Amino acid sequence: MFLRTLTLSAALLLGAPLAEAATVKHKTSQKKPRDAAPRPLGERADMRQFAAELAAREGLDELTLRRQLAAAKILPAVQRLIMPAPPGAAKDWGAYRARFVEPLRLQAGLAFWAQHEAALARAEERFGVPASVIMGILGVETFYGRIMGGFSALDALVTLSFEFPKGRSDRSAFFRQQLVELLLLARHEGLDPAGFKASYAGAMGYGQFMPGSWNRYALDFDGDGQADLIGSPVDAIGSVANFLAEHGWQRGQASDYTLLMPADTAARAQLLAPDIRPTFSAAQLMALGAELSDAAKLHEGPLAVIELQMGDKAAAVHRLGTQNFYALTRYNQSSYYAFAVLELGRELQAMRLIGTPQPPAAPSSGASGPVVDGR
Ligand SMILES: [Ca+2]
Repeated sequence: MFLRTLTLSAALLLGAPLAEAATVKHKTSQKKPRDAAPRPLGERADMRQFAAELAAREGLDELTLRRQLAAAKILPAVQRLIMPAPPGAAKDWGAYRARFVEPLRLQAGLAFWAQHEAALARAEERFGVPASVIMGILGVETFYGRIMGGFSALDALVTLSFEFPKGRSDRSAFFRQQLVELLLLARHEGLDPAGFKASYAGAMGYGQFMPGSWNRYALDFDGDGQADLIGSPVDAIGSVANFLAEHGWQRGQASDYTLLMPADTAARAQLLAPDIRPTFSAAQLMALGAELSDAAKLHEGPLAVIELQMGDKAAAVHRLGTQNFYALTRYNQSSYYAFAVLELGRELQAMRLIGTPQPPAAPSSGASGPVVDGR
């Protein structure tokens, strides 16, 4: 999520699953590279300098820092996993969606929703973010806490800070910032930085927050006095909603609409050029030949035209994204990711409605607005 400055986020958290989905049929002919064993970083000049600067700036104990960093391990698996997906695989929204909107994840989601119904409703009420959207994020990120990453956050971030692999654009500066954030988080919580579990990129807990996002957006939503995104699903629920609200989520606004693209090639290119950034008014879209649903025509505020490719066999599909859609892409800068979140959440909500003999308790105003896209 939340790699604010990064196109990297899509590569980290979307690219991998996409690549997996797209290349699955070739898997048998490809050998998985075998990783070398982890090895301690040890004392090094660049690390000593990092520790000295950090200690001076943040008031951390320099010797402790040096000891913690020197004991951290360089993980070859992390270096392999951070690499971009092999080129050539066409993006396939159908395959991507099917990875997340599938029976086992839906079953886990229904159980999680039932168990945490009160916290989800409370988060929706307080932040204006629909429960279905929070559920979509937690489902896509970690299968409701089942897959939170098996790496040490410290080892992963030390690896990507000090031995970022060659062969892709160097993001070590970003990961050093996140390493600093992890060390500050550990101090704040009074915990050993080596004790945090994470993905290969250092994302942690039910919502896969990077350490910087944890420090900025994590909430104690269960009231035990600590914001614990790894141990407390309720804290994660509140923190995901807080993250989206802080990134511009607007209560009651739809997240997306359908549209028919114009036939004209130049007009299509113009509409797609801003990608995920909401840019066009409904009137501008229609002037360029797009056909909008009635709800989209009435939308106030800018809209993004999103293309979701369907592999190399079917035509791409197109949607309109609002500012709320854009807020979702602050979690992960990918339209595929954002639509998987929305569709998983919608499917869960529909299943809950079907499975409930009586109507659910009256939602607060606009509570169901963003979930139903107004098609
Ligand atoms: Ca808590």
